Amino acid sequence: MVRIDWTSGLLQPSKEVHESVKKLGQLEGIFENAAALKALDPRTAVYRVQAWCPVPEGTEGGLFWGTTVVEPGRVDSEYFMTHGHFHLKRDRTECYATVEGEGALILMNETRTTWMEPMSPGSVHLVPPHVAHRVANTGSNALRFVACWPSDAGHDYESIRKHGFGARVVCVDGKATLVRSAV
Ligand code: PAN
Ligand code: ZN
Repeated sequence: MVRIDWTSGLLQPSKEVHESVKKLGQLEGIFENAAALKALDPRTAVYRVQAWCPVPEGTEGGLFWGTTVVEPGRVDSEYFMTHGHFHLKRDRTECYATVEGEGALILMNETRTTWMEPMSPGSVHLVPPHVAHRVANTGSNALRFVACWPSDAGHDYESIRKHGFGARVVCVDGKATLVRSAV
């Protein structure tokens, strides 16, 4: 058993809770404007993940639970966001629910059609099968959400590193806007 603080979404640390931080320096090639990224401190934390893994990774029929906190910020006009991935087992789905902050869940199917769902406190989202997912913080405070996914889903980061998403969420006149990526 673990405990969650619902006001922050954070899990109480335990040996089953894995914690990781993703910094700007580790997100090269993810944001569109490489020069703008280079001008920022690579040690800047973009997001933190806590994952409760009560069964070994790869176990069929199990579930993992996680909390992600995405910091507010932008690289040029593009909001701070998670790396994004397909599940290695492409048909594995996932639920997200927003605890705090404003954001966008960016979804892309295997034909690269990309769309977004606005995230705000209390919004619950389903990542359908065969759909890549990433989250952008479109607000000015931390964005916190919880997630639950199958323990045999796995993560395919490589295809996103290579091909990205079909669209990006950028700030246009102060508003979060989905803009088709240059091919
Ligand atoms: C989430 C994500 C988390 C971080 O728990 O793993 O938000 O995003 P990246 O994994 O893309 O860096 C999830 O979707 N798990 O499957
Ligand atoms: Zn996922």
